[in-house]
Amino acid sequence: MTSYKLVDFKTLGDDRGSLIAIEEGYNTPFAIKRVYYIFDTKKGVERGFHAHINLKQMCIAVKGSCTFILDNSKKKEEITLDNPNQGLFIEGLIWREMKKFSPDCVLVVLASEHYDESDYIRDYQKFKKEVENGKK
Ligand code: T46
Repeated sequence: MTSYKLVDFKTLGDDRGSLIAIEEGYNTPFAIKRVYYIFDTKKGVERGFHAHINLKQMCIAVKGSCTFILDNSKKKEEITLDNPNQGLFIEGLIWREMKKFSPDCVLVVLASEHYDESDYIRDYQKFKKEVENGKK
């Protein structure tokens, strides 16, 4: 399946501040095998420029903001993450680019698989072909 969507997380707060819990099966639809985070991104930097074959991910800007460009080969959409109570769930063949990182941005990503370079498609034309092949 190929899709992406924004997921709202419930904020559990009291007079000490806020807390959000991410739990497999409740607000994240996959078993989490890996967590990585992107931070200290330099001004003007753009990242991503790839699609994944099988990986499922939940991306959360726990601090600051950044913008994803998501491309399913038919249409492109920009989604800005700027709130720790929202996650961007991405699965399947979606080409992604990330830009406009605020200097304080900490982007946490929960992933369904261990790191595997062979799951990446880093060539846009190859991505388009894979999408076409998937339809046949
Ligand atoms: C994605 C977007 C949202 C590892 O060794 N282990 C890891 O778990 C990851 C994620 C990366 N790396 C290495 C591979 C590269 O040498 O770290 C270096 C930077 O990775 P990359 O250029 O792929 O980073 P981004 O920001 O372009 O993409 C990352 C994820 O790789 C990708 O899966 O969907 O964030």
